[in-house]
Amino acid sequence: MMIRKIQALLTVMALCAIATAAQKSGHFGAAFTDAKAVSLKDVLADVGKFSGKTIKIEGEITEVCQEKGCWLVVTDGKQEMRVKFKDYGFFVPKDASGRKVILEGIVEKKTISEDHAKHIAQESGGKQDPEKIKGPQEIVQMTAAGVEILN
Ligand SMILES: [Cu+2]
Repeated sequence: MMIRKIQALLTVMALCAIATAAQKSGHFGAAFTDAKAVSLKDVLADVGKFSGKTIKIEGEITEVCQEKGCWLVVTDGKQEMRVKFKDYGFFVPKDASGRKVILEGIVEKKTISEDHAKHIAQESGGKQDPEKIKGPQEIVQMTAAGVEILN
């Protein structure tokens, strides 16, 4: 009787482990459409050309919001772009840094206030120093509707 209970418990624990592992990679948010893939380099070279259009970008995650996983930073190895998620509708795992990612969404250039920029830096878990931010910051940001984190 006791052994059965332990077996059942082990099965539950194993299933939980699988569920946790699966959450680290996988799809978050809306399913991808057939939006065309553009390199981060091309996007950053001419944001205006792509703004308002839904595009896909591939890269590696360098930072994730350490509060809730409500934003990330993606890089192609040279340049970076901030990504937030549409309507705050989903979150990504806070430990997703270093993983390959495909993002689909809309890119825009915008100016954020010093306070907002400092708040983002505070959420970076020490990767950015809020004290170094002075004045409004111009950023390029994607609002992603769907995110696929690869293994
Ligand atoms: Cu956050």
